[in-house]
Amino acid sequence: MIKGKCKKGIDSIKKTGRKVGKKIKTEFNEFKKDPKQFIKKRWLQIKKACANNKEFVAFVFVSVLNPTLLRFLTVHNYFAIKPLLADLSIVLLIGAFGFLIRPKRRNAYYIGWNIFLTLLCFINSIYYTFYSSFSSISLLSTSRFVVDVGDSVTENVFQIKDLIYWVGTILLILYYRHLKRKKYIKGSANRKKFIHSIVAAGVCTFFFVITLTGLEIGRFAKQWNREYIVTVFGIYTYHANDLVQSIKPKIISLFGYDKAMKQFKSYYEERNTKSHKNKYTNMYKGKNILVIHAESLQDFVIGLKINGQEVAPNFTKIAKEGLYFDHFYTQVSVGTSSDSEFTFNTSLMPSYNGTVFVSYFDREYVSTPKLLKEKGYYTFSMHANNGTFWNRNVMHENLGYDKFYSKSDYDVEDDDIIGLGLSDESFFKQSIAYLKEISAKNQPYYGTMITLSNHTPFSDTEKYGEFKASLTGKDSNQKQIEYPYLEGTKLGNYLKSVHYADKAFGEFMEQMKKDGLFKNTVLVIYGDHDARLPKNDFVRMYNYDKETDGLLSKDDEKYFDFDNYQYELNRKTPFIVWTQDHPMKKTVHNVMGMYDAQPTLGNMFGFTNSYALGHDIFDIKSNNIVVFPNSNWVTNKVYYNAQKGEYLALTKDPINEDYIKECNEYAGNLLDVSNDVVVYDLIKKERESSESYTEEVSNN
Ligand code: GP9
Ligand code: MN
Repeated sequence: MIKGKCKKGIDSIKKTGRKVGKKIKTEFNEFKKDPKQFIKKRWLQIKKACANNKEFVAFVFVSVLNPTLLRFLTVHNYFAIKPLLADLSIVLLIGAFGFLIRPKRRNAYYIGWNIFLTLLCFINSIYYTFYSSFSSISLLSTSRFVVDVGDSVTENVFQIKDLIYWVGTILLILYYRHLKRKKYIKGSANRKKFIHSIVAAGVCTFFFVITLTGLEIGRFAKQWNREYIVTVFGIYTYHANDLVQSIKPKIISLFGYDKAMKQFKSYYEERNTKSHKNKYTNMYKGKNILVIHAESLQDFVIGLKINGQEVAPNFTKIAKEGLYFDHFYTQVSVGTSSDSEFTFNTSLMPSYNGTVFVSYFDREYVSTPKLLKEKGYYTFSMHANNGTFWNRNVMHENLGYDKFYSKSDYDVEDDDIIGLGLSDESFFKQSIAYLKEISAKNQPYYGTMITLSNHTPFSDTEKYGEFKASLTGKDSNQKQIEYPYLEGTKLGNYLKSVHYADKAFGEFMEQMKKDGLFKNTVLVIYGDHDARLPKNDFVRMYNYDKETDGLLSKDDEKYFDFDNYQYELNRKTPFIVWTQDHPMKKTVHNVMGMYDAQPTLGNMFGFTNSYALGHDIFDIKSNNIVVFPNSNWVTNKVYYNAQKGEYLALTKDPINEDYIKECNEYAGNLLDVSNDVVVYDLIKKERESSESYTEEVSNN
């Protein structure tokens, strides 16, 4: 019986689908034949349809007006057509189903939906006032979904402008009552109208989708830049995507738990996580740690001079004075900055699906701030951007930071803006005041400062100060001549941006020294990921021919074949450990990954994470392997490309196929286990099961 009903249902859906398809085809053909006539005819039809379906039109109007108002009052994108089309598509789709309901009940259906959609706008309006961002279902478990109760005591939760969204709903209800009184509502369910509305929704969706850019689609998939998504996709699509993204990790974690736990246990049993004592063990135990997360700082700028001028003199100086790792690779996935923060602090890899900071913020991680807190450290982070970016205000708490100084803790003046937000110069200056306070009250401390100015697209060139990416020389008549070189390229702009970030960092160093803030403090610097610069700009940089303002010939002995492998190898970023009082003046050339940072620092500062996937570089030395989220890996000997199954030998030593096989197996296991730790919350589960085991034993 049920089977029969199901079949009937499926057949009916198929039939409707075929009808919709046929309708779209005929419409399209008609349009092709005579577009002018088509538009004229349709316009008349739409007018007639509106007059005949007043309740539907009223619902669509109010439900599209509210999100438009929300965008007006929050992100101020007044004349954006894209979010309007997106909202309209969704509302037409919802409205279409109303035609499958008897007219008597149809109004209740529309009012129900309208209340729900208005509620979404209303909540987001309040949320935006407090957090300058939009709410997310995935944050339901945290207090940040709705405004903290504490806030409501001191400030008004509702503002008059938040109530404006309900005006439409009230008018809609009154209008429906009026229509009822006028006996306008009659007839029965209407499949034809349903199909027409679905087609209208489809047309809006089509026009919306064709206007989307790759960047917009990419950001939509990541879902972390909530403000941006709402400005392009509208609040309804944003929330639909938010729902999918929030449920996805929960669904994935429902399956395969037992297998994951088994693999996790055997992996850590076999793995020898103990670092042997070495020269660096406990070297800096008990000292303050100040970490600089340097946005998009690549390693090739260290020591680089353009036309005799150093690109990054201050970072280069620190690298020379300190302990400098010049083959350090970040291991980021779609979570870029946040992935770096995660891996640096936990020695785990980014997840296969979604971003740890956004989708798996509620799992348990063994992190550097937490481990140091156990040793009496005070922990904090500083970043002058919105606290909601990358869900930092939630995830920094989870990672164990006692305090997160975000945008609201800084004065962000308009003329202090570079790129994404507050300039590094101003950020550092304002942070020093906080650092003085912290250092006076809390010793030892662990702090992370996340810079911002050196962020793609590096287009604020007029704000970066004087740095020329061109070359000067003399022509045959000894006349000064300028060669364009990298001027006008993205790489050229990047170098200007780095030069600015370096200057800001240099000023910060000077002030820190003046204020005596480096006493008993170790400075740690890492570049958070590469700057995603075009390969051809590097080809130009390394093969520039002044004579032709083009490239050297490939036969030229000076020609450097900057191929895809070189590009990948060049993505490394600097990692530096520096103290004012004990210059180490040492460069470590062994390959190292972001996941080796925690074990290496752990050895120096006296803490251990038994779930770390990386190694203390002073223990593993030249045997290290850096695994990337896309399964590529690099050792001192080989760069392996997993997509192509090919590799580049980095030394003259012959490469044994067994070596490749072993490294591939190692990489595969490591990535699986890391992903399982994140998705299935295995550290928490493991701890819970060993706690209950201990309890059982002691009870017996
Ligand atoms: C955002 C900043 C940049 O606040 O950290 O993030 P990214 O785009 O590099 O991931
Ligand atoms: Mn970044």
